[in-house]
Amino acid sequence: QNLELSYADRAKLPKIHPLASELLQIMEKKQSNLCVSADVTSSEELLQLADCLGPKICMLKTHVDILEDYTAAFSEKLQALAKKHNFLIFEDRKFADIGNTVKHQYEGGLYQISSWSHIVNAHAVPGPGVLKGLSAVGKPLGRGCLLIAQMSSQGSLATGEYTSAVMAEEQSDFVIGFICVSKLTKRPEFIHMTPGVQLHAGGDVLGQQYTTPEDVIYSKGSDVIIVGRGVLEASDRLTAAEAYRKSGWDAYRKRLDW
Ligand code: 5FU
Repeated sequence: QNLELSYADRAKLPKIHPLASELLQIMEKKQSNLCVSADVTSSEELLQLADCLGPKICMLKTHVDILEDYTAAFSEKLQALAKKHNFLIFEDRKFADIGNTVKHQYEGGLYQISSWSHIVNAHAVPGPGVLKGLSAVGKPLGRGCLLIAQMSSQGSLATGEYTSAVMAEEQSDFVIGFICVSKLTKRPEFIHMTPGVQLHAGGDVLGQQYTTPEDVIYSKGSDVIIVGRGVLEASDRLTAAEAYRKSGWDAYRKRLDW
């Protein structure tokens, strides 16, 4: 008997965070567990990417600090595209300081991340204070946070699966899941998201390591694949995004034994 819950079943769990529930519903509706990592340096290109790939993705991941021409108008347009195509925005800021500092970094500065990004992430290294600082800003806005439990890069020192799971459970009113290589808690309310994904295993010259959607979703039990260059460097980005969407979704169906 398969005890694996579907994304739709998990969205209805009594203790689930509303944002995690929304994400799982989007995934089910769009049949997509694909998060595209929009690692481009022009805001115009990022917006075009979001509009073109929007129908294929459940989430768009940004690194707002690599944009050469960020403006507040850009973040307004990105939010409008997220509404139009029904995806969530995830700013991959990787907060890693004391609570008081990350509060400012999340809410203020040039980017005012909390005003436009549904989801952010944080390293567990500073301890629970980093989450307390972030949630002071994000919780009233209905935002959510992913804890970085593992990284995809070679020789990563982020190996705090256990600590992350404990921290997440203690602050499950703000933490909705993990950045990880493989599923690390059985609690179905938490969402596991995995970067370092391409259609063929391999790596880059700076230590990134790639595994396949099938391996991530079916073998390792993660929920969402995060794909950057696998899509961005393809000659046809839309066709590539569809290939990743299908591959990730097929692996999920196989996991459910459908
Ligand atoms: F937390 C992590 C991690 O462990 N590995 C990552 O690769 C985040 N990433 C991000 O996912 C990284 O910063 C890129 O934005 C993206 C992967 O891009 P790629 O082009 O698919 O390698």
